[in-house]
Amino acid sequence: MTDLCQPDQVVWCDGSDAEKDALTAEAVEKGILIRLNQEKLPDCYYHRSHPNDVARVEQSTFICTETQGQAGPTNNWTAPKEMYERLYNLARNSMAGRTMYVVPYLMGPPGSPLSKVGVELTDSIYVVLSMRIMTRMGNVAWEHLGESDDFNRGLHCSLDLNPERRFIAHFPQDNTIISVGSNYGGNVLLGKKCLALRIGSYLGRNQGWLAEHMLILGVESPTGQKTFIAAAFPSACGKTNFAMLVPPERFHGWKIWTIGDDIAWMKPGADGRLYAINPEAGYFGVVPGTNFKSNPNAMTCMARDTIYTNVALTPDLDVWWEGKDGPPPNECLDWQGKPWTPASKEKAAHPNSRFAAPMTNNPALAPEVNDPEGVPISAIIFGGRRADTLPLVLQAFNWIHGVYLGATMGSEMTAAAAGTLGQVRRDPLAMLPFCGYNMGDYFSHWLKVGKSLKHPPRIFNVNWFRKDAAGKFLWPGYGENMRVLKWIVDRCHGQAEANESPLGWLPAATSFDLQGMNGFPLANFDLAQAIDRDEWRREAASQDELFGKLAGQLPPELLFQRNLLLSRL
Ligand code: OXD
Ligand code: MN
Repeated sequence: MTDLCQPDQVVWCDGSDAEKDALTAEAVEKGILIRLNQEKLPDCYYHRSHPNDVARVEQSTFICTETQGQAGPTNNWTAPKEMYERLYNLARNSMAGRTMYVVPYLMGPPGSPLSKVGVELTDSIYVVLSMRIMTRMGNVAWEHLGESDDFNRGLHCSLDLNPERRFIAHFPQDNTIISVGSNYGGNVLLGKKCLALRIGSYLGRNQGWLAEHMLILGVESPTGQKTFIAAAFPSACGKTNFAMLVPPERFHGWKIWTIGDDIAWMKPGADGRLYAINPEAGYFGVVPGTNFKSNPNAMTCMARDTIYTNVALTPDLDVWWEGKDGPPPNECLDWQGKPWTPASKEKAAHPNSRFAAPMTNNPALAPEVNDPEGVPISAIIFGGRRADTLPLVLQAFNWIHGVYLGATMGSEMTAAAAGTLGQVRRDPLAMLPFCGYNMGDYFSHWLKVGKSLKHPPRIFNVNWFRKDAAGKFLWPGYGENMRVLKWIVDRCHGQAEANESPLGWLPAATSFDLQGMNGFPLANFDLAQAIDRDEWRREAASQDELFGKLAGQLPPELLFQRNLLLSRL
């Protein structure tokens, strides 16, 4: 790669504090990072990405398997030979005058049979410092690897950030990733979406495990019983908030522990249960809307040791964003560095502005997060953003029915996509942008893993976003979601009742705790749980689009499930 990229020098990163201090000082000197007010935000830094480079780019993301069928109809595909040639041409001499950093990193706890090593070559200090937060970076990775050559090869070249020369390419059969032309997190922190999900899902299929876009949390009861739960929601549906939930007053003595907020690697254990690890070591969370009410633990996480990207910068070198506690500053610089006042029409922070903070800052970090065996998962939750149709919570009849619920998950597109407001995009298991192989084969893999489990997790579906006729949310969400969690936990332990419905098991009124919800109209709960059979017939019909696309690879079980649903309706 040095022959190809021609860097002026090569630096092998060891992950030490001295290395971090030196790279940070260099980044500040070069204007890549701005040192924030160290009294208010110790060890925090500020970064602005190029205004054309602020999010993941699904249209430039490729799965380069040998055949197009292996990548499937939901992925962009180019033959590996052609893509290697295209990207090597772009990478050629691209690091002349620059430094190539060799970044070894470990995804998962040291010594875990589930953990994986990656090595990312990058010419971006921002990437090195962010990888240091998001992964276990440095010598720990070489130690885990030992004499093995089983590691992911990653190359990242910033180039000139021209979107036309921006490609995020995955070569699953070579365990290789090449990312060029971007410097935005999800495109360039190769351990996260690229290795932990796209390559990971491909490896998982061949090796008998699951790489999922799921948070992992532990629910501790007042008697000290811990129940671990994994949950998949599409991007921007509150995974980080749910993973760090603080129970309301009514649940005094209950505690939620965070294992992970974005990714779960899960494997059947010898005892027939499904075990999960969080491969990451930090949080790369969306900042706007985060405050001490919506997510106090996230606020604590990002109070120190954090890199902020694309939020607003105040004159005293503090950070601000829409939805932060307190009034907006009288003046600041927006995410592009332009003067901003509360009278400005544009937002001060980019809607996708982010914080990268180490998980060790989280006051609710579960002690099991470093357990090499992972944690046993009792329940899996699927959820999307739906203003109608989907009830607040239901339990699947069985594993196959649960996989059908996950496979047909949908989420409403936001106002960002003109003309499509409210349109439901199918996002199976929240993996549409992240599945590294054919989505139909992915569903079959889920069915196969279920069959291999003696004690499969129970599967649930939730929807925090249902609205009434006037367009108001029916359920308050945030900490009150503890009530839904409690019912789910009780179901896992055979301690809560449910009523059968055409969609699955719904909570019996006697088993769902609505006490102490000040000002919550109890009738809203019934509205949030209501089933409209016409809406459901339309819902089942609208699944044709995804099922038709996957025809040929779609497991017949899912079609049977839809027919069963229609007959129950
Ligand atoms: C996402 C993320 O886009 O986690 O899903 O960054
Ligand atoms: Mn995510």
